[in-house]
Amino acid sequence: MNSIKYSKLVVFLLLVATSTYAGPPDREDGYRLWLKYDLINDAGQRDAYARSAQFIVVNGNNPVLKAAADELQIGLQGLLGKSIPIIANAGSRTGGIVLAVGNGPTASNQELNAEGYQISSRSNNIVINGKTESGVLYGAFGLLRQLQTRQPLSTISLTSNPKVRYRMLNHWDNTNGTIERGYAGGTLWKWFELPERLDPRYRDYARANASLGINGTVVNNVNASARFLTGEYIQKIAALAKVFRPYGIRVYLSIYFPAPKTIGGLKTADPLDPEVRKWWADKAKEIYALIPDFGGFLVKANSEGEPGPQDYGRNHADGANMLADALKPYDGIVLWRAFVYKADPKADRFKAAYEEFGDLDGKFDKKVIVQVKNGPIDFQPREPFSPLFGKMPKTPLAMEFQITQEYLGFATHMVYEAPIFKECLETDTYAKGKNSTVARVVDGSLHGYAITAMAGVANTGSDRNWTGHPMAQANWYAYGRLAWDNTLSAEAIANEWIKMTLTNEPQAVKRIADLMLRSREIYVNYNTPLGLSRPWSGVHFAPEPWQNKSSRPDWTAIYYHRADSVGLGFDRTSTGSNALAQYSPEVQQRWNNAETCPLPYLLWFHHVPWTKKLATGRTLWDELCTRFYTGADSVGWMQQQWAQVKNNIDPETYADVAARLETQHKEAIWWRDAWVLYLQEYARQPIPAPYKKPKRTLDEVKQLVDIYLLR
Ligand code: BDP
Repeated sequence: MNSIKYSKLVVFLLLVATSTYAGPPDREDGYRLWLKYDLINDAGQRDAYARSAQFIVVNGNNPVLKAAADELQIGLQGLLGKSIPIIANAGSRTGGIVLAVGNGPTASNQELNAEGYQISSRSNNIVINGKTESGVLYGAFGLLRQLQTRQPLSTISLTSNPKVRYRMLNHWDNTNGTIERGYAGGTLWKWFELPERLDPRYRDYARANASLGINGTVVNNVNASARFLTGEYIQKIAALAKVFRPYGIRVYLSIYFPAPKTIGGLKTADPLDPEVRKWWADKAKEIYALIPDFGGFLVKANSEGEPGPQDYGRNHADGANMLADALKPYDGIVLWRAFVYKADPKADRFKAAYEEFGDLDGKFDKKVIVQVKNGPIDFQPREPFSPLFGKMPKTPLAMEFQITQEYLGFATHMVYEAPIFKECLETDTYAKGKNSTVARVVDGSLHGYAITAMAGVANTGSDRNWTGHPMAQANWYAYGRLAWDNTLSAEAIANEWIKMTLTNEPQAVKRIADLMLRSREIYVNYNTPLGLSRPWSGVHFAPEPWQNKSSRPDWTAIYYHRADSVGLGFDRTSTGSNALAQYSPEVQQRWNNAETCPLPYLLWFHHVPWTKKLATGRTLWDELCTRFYTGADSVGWMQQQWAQVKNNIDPETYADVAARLETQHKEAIWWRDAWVLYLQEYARQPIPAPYKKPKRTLDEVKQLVDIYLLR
């Protein structure tokens, strides 16, 4: 055997030996997420696919390409029930899948950005082409998705580019293993075992993210411990980075702003102090020595008690620019959060971020991107978009969505979040006239931002199925797909996810998609209809609209709903806080008239009399009751809908979701009762027919909340 052939054989055997397909577990446990790759039942379809996938060609030893080839091999083995060889050179063979970096046809190559991919049929092979190895990796997952959703391969011609450069997950994970607002167990990162032991789960985490195009992960909580910046933790994080690297994922750290004091022994953390600046520059050097592709820093500063530059009389730009300076020699960025609000009893929290950041437009270093939550308050079930998106043309803004269901019923309520994300992305800010959507602000196409980013607060945890509620996997999936391409519809994403995860049976796909697509509105109806918001205490589960005591006024429920004997809602027009003035005139016009304001936003902007007739023909009180009651009843509909698909999905997932829906139904009735009984004390009107008055009293509901929240 000549040496070339021999080395090819070795590469081939190595590749075959390292990727294995475990097959479906005896009992479905959700671990495999949407990367299930179960055997395609239809033999004809399998054969058709197999004719186009007889081998996988990958040249060289690049780890990212190897990850792509491995994934194809694992996926095809499962889907087709055949072991597909990986070879270094196809020679004259055809009927295979070729992974190619940068050698696509010139014209189409121009259509690709750095991480985009193209899948096309060329000389009887399927070529996955990318300008970079990461592009090919995303293409490999893109091709598998075609098979998983049963699309034809013979005529395949796909070009796909990510619209946003930094597509990130933000983990709110702590050193002690807990996750702030996490409902799926503890942290995935086993800090005590790192850096020596690498849990196999880290790789599966990376695979799942790469399949969506997520390319960055902030591993720790924004309420950050300075420990993450110690040498010990940097080593642990470097070990994670090594596992993630072949999947195109870079690690980032949330930082504790006064770290130069707390772990550096300096007297100050003033961002303009030369010693402080040197401390950060040295810290960056230390990090990059171990993690050469380190992504950068995420910062929560002068927010909810976290220290920051204002403690030294400096502003957010001073703080962010100092960190940008420290990162100057490297390819890293600073994500500086705009989630700020002062404890001012007279202020409207809605206006706070704009008040602090609006004047700083254009003052940030080129390496800084300001990360803004989708809404002005805090990840509510429905919020208007943050006014900052309409007002920072010279400062790149990153979108921060929350995937974990902090305000969406934790792990017992089924809420498909793509409609929440889409609603925000598709809203027109009118920043530069019509069609200045939030999506176009964020993806940079409106203002030509140099950096573009999207962040999702992760819903993953140590639960075997990653997300607690099996259907919450769809939210991780949907976030990732939208970070890649904000033009995808919530429906298209739901269909993909269902087919990849639950079933390919057309009727069942339709039913489940319907259920998912309606789930958010149903939740809003029994929880925060007509633009109500934040009826919770600190636990953010189960409305407590009566809650009126806290260390700060804007941490009470009454601050938000403003129920009184006249009516309900927060007046944010010129007769009230005038928060609406922070939007473009066209947006103001959409929302500032109580007569024409769309009902989903009504109580966000108006204090409406109980007896006021709304566009539906009902009074405010009757409309509220109608929504609370139909919302809770609709969970019954969700249960029936789910029961219909029993025979189409695995029994474990079926039973798990069915049980959670039962809990959700019980809780939806309880939450409805909490609201209507409380509001009734102000509205002083009966529950309208045909609805029956709650079986419990307000006191009983209050007791129930106390029991649940362990008071
Ligand atoms: C709020 C959460 C809190 C987070 C904060 C944030 O309740 O746990 O620390 O957001 O985003 O929604 O910083």
